[in-house]
Amino acid sequence: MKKILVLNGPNLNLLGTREPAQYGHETLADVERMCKEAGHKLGVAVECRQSNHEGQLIDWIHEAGQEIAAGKMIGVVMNPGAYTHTSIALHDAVKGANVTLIELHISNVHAREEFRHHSYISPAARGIIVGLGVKGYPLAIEALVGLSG
Ligand code: CA2
Repeated sequence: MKKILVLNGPNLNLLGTREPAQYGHETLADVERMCKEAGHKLGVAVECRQSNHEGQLIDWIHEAGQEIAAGKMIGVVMNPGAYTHTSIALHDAVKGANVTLIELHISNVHAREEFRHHSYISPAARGIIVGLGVKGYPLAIEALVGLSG
């Protein structure tokens, strides 16, 4: 069974504990359960990881690139959190490891502060899901499976 990796970046471990108007009431555990259920329905294994550390996310993207090249993984869904707006290193990792990646944001970053309008990740992403709440995660999984077919 092929795999999809779901990566969540900094502070997303706080989901469901604060800022419900922006990010909803679901916790990260709820999101990870939704992702695994979506994968189960579509016949793919979903692995979920979260880190507050840029280098850790980069290492996981490199590993994903190797698994994709080996035909074991379809791609990655990533909510890079605030690294979206700062990290050339994450951009380089996605491009350099040749990772098929869906960039995802729970909130509509374009309706928020101007500093959230620019993404370093988007030019390296295969597609982007923005502002659909946590329901965007299963949609991103469905999209990756569709792209792989
Ligand atoms: O909308 C998104 O998914 C974001 O990627 C979330 C990031 C933010 O920096 C991006 O601009 C947009 C922030 C994630 C922090 O999540 C929290 C959740 C609950 C309480 C506090 C933070």
